[in-house]
Amino acid sequence: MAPVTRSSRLTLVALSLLAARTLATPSLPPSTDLFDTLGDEGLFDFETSVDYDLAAPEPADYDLLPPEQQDDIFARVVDGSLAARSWHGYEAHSKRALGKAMTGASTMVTAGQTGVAAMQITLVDDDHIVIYDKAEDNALKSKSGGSAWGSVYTISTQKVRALNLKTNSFCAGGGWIGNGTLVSVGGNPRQDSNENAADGLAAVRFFTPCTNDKCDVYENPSRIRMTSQRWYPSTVRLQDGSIMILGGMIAGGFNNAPSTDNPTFEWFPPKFDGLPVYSKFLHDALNSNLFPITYLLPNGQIFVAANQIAMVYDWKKNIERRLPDFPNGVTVTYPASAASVLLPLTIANNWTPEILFCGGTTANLNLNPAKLSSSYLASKQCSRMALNTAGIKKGWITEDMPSPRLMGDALLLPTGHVLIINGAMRGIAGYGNVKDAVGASNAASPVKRPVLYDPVAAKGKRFSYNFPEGRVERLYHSTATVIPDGRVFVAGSNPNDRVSQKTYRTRYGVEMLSPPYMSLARPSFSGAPAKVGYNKAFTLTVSVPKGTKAVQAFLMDHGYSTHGVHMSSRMVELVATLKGTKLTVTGPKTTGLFPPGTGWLHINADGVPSVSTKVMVGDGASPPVSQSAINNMLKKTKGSPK
Ligand SMILES: *[C@@H]1O[C@H](CO)[C@@H](O)[C@H](O)[C@H]1NC(C)=O
Ligand SMILES: [Cu+2]
Repeated sequence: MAPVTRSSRLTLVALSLLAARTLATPSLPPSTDLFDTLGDEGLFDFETSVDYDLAAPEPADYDLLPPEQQDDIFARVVDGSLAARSWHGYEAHSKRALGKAMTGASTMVTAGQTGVAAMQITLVDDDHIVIYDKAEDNALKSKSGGSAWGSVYTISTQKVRALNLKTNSFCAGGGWIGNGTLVSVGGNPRQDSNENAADGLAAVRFFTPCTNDKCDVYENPSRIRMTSQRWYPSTVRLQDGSIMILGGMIAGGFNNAPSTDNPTFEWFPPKFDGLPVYSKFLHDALNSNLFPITYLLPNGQIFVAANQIAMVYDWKKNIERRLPDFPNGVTVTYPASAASVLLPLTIANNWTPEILFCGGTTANLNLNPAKLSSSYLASKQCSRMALNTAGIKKGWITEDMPSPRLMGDALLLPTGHVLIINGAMRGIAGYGNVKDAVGASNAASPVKRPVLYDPVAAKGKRFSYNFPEGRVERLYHSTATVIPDGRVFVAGSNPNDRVSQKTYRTRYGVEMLSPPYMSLARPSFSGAPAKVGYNKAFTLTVSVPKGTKAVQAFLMDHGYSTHGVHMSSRMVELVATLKGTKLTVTGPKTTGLFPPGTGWLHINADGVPSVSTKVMVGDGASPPVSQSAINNMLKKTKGSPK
């Protein structure tokens, strides 16, 4: 028999843990699936098991333990040597009144590789996700033979193909415009020798979906670009199908500073005189004003949050109206990276916009980051505000998540719940800055268990934990999106300058989370129109589970996911009436409720969602183009000067 080496002993520990988990949690996939994960991802990085003379801790305390201690406690609960408390096991929290859709088990399984690190992702159609990374040493090759930094992942086959970008999309933003084309904006100058990535700071990149798996990224940097350099910009789609582009910095760095700030807005396609518009708000939000969090409001204005402040911006009149600051000194944008969402706009809430932020940090991010620590506990605080007169008067209402988190991704599930997934309990976003980085990561203590927020439950009863833990950490530069069948695609994590195998390594593995509704009897529909007109009725033929009492229809935008921000994501309920099997649905009343462009239509039967169908909301026309604005922009601005 071969001697038991350290690595084989570790494998044995890992395997026995796997076996224990598989027994205890029938919802997990067969172990062959996990073996693949082990080889590729080094699922269990821990070194030895430590003896704890503890009873199983309360959930909040458990969440604060380092991952290896969590694993160890979990294993001991499973093998019976530690008394379980009710929170152990994946179904313990389904007893709360979450409704049918969230009752039962959920699973998390591996689902192939992303080819490039999944720093930015967005759902394209039924079967594809576009992924952008920074130019780095990915194994996936582009046409030129160098490392690719973009890919398209096919959901049904779990395979990727490379995209061929010209410019470096390192920490770019992006959004879909009204004619169904994806626009990626900004990036970084760095040119890695093996990829020949051109300066992407002022880049505009197009991706138009196709059905033959041949479409690629189109760039023409001398004619199609932004006015100025933007690393870490955000976008939001507006009522005319254009996107507004917000903020960013003109050079790389840990955080923004007055000397690197680009506190301006611009539009794609260019608007007005084509020149950027100064924002006092973004200036006031220094230093941590990167990847501002923004949502289109039903009145056509936009909500913007950065650092610890928020506003409503009337972009047509260039008027900034400040909202109450975030309470208790919590910073919400990078490198604090709270999770945020525009809550579903529903008939029940009369389509009143309500904004939610969860997590972030109270660390002083204006300090030299070498003074900050990866052990500093993130914030547990959620802040919620309705953006009507009464809501703004009340201000941000706070409540705590079950555990601290930064770099969480808040996703609207088709049920209307908010899933907060990914992130860490300690430290800050980014890499290579804090005095005690873990490997290169500025953050430590990954939170692998997603938490669910029920926006319509009473305060104090909104959170539940009815989900398995992810298999690997999802830290800085990780992403997540809901896909058409209702599952959640989770990928990325790369708190490193370049591809790295050290803790916390560059992660290429995809995991798919199936919430409980995936295994229930679900409604379905046919007859979705290719185009959904504003205030125009259309009829679906629906099939709903026996005994269904309420059928609802929704439009969703799953947004552009990067750095915990989900640009333009939203969910809007449509007016719908059921007669027999015919559901008459009326398109959104206004472009402020859902701006023109790609949307995802689904129905819910007593809260259980159907699969969704891609539709074009509006007429699919290209957003307005002002040639004089473009000419003036090209003449008077420099984009990325060499
Ligand atoms: C959408 O509009 C943009 C900007 O005008 C244009 O470059 C792109 O080709 C259009 N896409 C489609 C599918 O028409
Ligand atoms: Cu980044």
